[in-house]
Amino acid sequence: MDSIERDLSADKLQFAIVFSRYNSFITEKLVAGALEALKFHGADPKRIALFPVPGSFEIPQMARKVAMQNKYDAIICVGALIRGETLHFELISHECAHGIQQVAADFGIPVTFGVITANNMEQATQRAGERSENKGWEAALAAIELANTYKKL
Ligand code: DLZ
Repeated sequence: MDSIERDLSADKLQFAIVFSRYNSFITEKLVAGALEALKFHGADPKRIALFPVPGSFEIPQMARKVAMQNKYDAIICVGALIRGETLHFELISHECAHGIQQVAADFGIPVTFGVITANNMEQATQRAGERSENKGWEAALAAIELANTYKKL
């Protein structure tokens, strides 16, 4: 049976990280986790570009603009949605996830999901920990793996 081996070498790849400033206490840790994962796997810091947006609702919009540049092997999306008293949480979470998937489908490049959806700050903090406990780290690994796999297809 044919199977493509998981390849996590990032040295030849170009990455974009689109991140939300909303709940920056959390998203800063997610961006740091993503950067750490990329560098750990050999990515050149000069080939990583950061694109901030105000909130998670804007992540897909920026990811689409970035994808249009046709410059990156993968886009890593990072945000923190924390459930509040309003309907915003459900609306924004849905639009964010759907929009990100849409960019991946439209452009045929990996666009990965490092967006935390949490009931409270405590839960969010738990998902912004070290290495595999960090959703930014996880999304970066997925980006490296898929970018390498797509190159082999
Ligand atoms: C408005 C809003 C709310 C209530 N909560 C969050 C959140 O938990 N996480 C997040 O990333 N953004 C939130 N936002 C901001 C929206 O994503 C968006 O930036 C604004 O509605 C402006 O379009």
